[in-house]
Amino acid sequence: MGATAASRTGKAQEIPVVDERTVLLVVDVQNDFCPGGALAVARGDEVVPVINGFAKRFANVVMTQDWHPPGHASFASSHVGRKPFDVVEMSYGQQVLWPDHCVQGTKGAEFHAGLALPHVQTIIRKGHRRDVDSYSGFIEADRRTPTGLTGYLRERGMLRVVIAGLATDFCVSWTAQDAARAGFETYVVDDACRAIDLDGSLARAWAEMDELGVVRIRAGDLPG
Ligand code: VGL
Ligand code: ZN
Repeated sequence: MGATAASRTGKAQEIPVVDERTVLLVVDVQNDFCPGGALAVARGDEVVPVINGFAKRFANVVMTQDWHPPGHASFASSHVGRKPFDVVEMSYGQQVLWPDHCVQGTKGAEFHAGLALPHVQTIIRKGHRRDVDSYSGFIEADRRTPTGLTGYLRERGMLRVVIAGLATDFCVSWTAQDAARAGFETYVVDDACRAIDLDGSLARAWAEMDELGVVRIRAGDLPG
């Protein structure tokens, strides 16, 4: 079966074709981003049944996992006199400081127990270098260091990436923007994501995604 002109150029259509060259990318559905977690996203756990509902339709599923060492540079606790949600200047630009979260090997870093995705093929861990954050599943915050996900998806012949998870305005948005820049047709399933929304970050995220041709869909738009 031939790729359509649109998919060869990475230009997304209104709704994705879900075939063997389409991957569902589930971003950071981890305990610390759910109610009760260290960096809880309001109603973050509500994405779980929504994602479970459509994930079975995808032959290819990949997850990202925020995976920080203790003392990570994105933690406010690593900066004297700083508190969570302050913004500081790092060598690679501005960085929001967060409560300690998704520390390697902790319960908070584990995936939400309700995710029912036995067919996940690969888990990409990110943010594991102490001095560099990584919202994106593709390229770290220095905007230079690849996680390997682009190569993995390209080598497997993927054309389309459908993204869901947490948080819409940080890891989902950065991941979606990098997917689009890498030339994948990129879709974000709005009702399978929840946002942090810091100082207008959600509206900004959608504007930036839109600018790059990322298509915003709803779970109900996915072909049955
Ligand atoms: C995230 C803030 C810090 C996310 C990860 O998954 O959106 N946000 N680390
Ligand atoms: Zn993080």
